Amino acid sequence: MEVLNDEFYMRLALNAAAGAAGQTGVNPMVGCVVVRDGRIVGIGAHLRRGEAHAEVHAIRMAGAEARGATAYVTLEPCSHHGRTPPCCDLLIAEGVARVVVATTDPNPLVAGSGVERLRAQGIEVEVGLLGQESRALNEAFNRFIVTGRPFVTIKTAVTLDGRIATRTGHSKWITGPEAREAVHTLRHRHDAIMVGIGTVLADDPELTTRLSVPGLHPVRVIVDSALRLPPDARVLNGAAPTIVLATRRADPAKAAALRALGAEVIPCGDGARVDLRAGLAALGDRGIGSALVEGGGVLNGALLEAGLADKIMLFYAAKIAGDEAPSAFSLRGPEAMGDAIGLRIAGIERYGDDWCVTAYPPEG
Ligand code: AOF
Ligand code: ZN
Repeated sequence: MEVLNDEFYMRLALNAAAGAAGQTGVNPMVGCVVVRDGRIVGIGAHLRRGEAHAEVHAIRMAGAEARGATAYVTLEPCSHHGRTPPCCDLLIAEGVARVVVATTDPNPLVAGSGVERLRAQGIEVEVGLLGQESRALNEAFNRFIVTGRPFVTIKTAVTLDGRIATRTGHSKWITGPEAREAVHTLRHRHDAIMVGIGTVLADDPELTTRLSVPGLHPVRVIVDSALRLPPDARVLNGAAPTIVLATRRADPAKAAALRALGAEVIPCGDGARVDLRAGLAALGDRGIGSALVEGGGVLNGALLEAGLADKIMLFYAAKIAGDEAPSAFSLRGPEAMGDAIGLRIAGIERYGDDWCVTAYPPEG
């Protein structure tokens, strides 16, 4: 049984926030619970960028009962005028007596000034309750708000010997239905889904979200240096927006043809291969805060080597494909094992007969 205390209410606020995963874009997930004399009088979550912040929903629900109440907020209330007015001013105006904050806002426009402003008005503010949970929930936002690049998660299904297809390139399916359903949930929770042109040419994937309930489709991003994307590829079917990252060397006629089919073509660098750092920055400029990379080995390897992979999720199937089969990370690799890219394993979860290992590379 959960004991009724500050942590109970903060956990409720965190759960409200987490429900909106995949909906807030480059904004954080935030939840707020307002409690007055032992009774929950307001609860809210930030659901969409440009719309009301969590505090606004919860305070509106509380109405006159916000006066003298305690507000539990999973992120420091904002102090700046963004797309919406500052939440601090609302909490002050409505007479909230105490604010419990899980963690400060890494947005340089806020960064502690919200807490300061509340305290300056005589409001009792406590910071840090379930802070780690709140920061973990917003790992993408926390990184995006300082780098301007989407948080990149490399996800791939692999055999136990680390292969993403057979030696002939056959890959349907490596993992079972439970793991594949989890992947569609991951798609729903990301702003973009990114693949290399090799994956499109080999598999002609649609790259949409398909679940037992309606889900959100991420923007489809194809890394295609020389614009080899065929006009009849399923990623151009209009089910979701499509962005093609190419180089300046790519044939302008091909770019025009793809644009005519509704895709946005972004030239990234003058080299033979797409400048991934520039490409990710361009995605960030377009409001993409998180990207799920679904292959193949060449793109995975390039992102990891460039220090642009923030998280790795490997869904392991109990199969062996052998040494002619393509590997999950196509890169040269070091001479000495001590120089191999070391990861920190954050969790191992079972999906049917498969196991997902979640790991973080060193910060690039
Ligand atoms: C809060 N509560 O629920 C959220 C906050 O453009 P805006 O007005 O939506 O502002 C976005 C910024 O506000 C975002 O980068 C982050 O710093 C903060 N988000 N703050 O107090 C909320 N979503
Ligand atoms: Zn706010």
